[in-house]
Amino acid sequence: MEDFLLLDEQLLEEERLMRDSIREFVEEAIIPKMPEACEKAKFPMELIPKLADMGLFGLTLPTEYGGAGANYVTYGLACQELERGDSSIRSFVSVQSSLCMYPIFSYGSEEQKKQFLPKMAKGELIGCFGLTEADAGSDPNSMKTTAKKVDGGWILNGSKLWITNGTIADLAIVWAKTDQGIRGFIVEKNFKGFSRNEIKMKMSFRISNTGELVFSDCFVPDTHYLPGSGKGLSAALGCLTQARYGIAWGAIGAAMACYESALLYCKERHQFNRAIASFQLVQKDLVNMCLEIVKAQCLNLQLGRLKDKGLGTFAMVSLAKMNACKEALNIARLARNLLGANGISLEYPIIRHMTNLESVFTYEGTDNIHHLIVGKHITGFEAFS
Ligand code: TGC
Ligand code: FAD
Repeated sequence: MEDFLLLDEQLLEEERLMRDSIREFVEEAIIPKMPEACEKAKFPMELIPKLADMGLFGLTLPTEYGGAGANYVTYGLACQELERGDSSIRSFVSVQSSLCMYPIFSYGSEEQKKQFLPKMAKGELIGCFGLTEADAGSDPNSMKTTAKKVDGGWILNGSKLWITNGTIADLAIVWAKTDQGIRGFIVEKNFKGFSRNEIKMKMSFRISNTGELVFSDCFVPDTHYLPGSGKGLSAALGCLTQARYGIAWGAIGAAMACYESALLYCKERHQFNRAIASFQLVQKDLVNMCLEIVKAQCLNLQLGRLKDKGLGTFAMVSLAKMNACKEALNIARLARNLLGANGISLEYPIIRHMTNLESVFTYEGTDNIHHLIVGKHITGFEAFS
């Protein structure tokens, strides 16, 4: 879409080049596959090595562990472009990078980093992140999964629900309650007592794999305990901050795809002997869509620059995630309406983005939860319970 406020001027040349190469890749290799993948509800596994070749797994991590050493603005732009393709693709990259490689990098031992990160960067090992449970969603502190210390390791019991990549992952970053509080573990797919079930019949994120993780006296050796996860829930929340930042950019990528599709359609579609783009009420919708995209991009870019200076806070990230998801979902709904009946067809990208955004609005902290995080920051009063 048109760079209405000339925001490209605010980007470094290497950021623009990376953004443009990902955009080209998404247009050539991802977008054409999405309608069928959505209809068949199947993740295109053949894309994984290509995403790895683009350096998209662990983009911000140091090169010595297989990362690309990129800054947060570049990571944000990558999420935006990937989600112009489909939220499932951005989610796959977010989970691998922010929810799995990041905790291993931040809370793992040197051995764990060397063992897992380079292979994850190459896409040879796929990760998933297990925090949510059937009875613990917005309130992860109430989780029931336990980890009991035994000789040489830990015994995990419990289950995790709604886990992206759950049944295709080679390893899971799992958060469980120990006698000392919540801690993180790396659970490999072949560990005894660990099983997975795929969640079917989804009307959103159809391309993404979503699963349940079940632990029945699952033995996890000490080598797979994350030694830096001693901050408890806040260690898990620290991973969410990384992923939520990417979602703020990503959701706007989906909104851009909806806006672009609707603008083109409205210029070409004629009713009452005129292009529908020439009606005042239609222009009002298109202008509001464009406005919210530009505003969100300004917010995201400023947040990215702050994160690159080490000044970004989790409340700022909540503000951006909350704003982007709300506006992207509104834009997708407006765009859906502007296409009339065609708006519900997979021949156009809008209904796919719109149904995906229903999940993006909910996961990684619902809209209400982000209002409460920002509300606590500005008032000083906690209103979660
Ligand atoms: P609370 O007392 O507020 O906080 C506990 C400690 O954590 C600190 N903290 C954070 N630290 C880093 N990043 C954050 N985002 C943080 N939020 C809070 C906080 O300062 C405190 O530290 P300390 O040192 O004072 O102890 O904890 P609470 O139990 O009251 O809960 C707070 C709440 C509700 C905000 C939090 O639990 C929450 O964010 N709930 C939403 C749960 C959520 O987002 N789940 C996401 C699951 S993963 C997922 O959805 C993946 S989608 C996959 C994909 O992208 O495809
Ligand atoms: P609930 O917490 O039960 O919330 C239900 C409603 O109550 C919401 O509207 C919420 O805003 C509201 N509510 C709750 N508490 C409050 C409050 N204090 N004040 C006001 N309103 C409140 N989780 C993972 O751990 N890993 C994953 O990889 C993952 N992937 C996901 C992929 C998809 C496609 C989806 C849909 C979810 C995924 N999740 C994952 C789970 C996701 O993080 C949770 O669904 C989310 O945190 C909300 O939890 P919940 O569904 O239990 O809703």
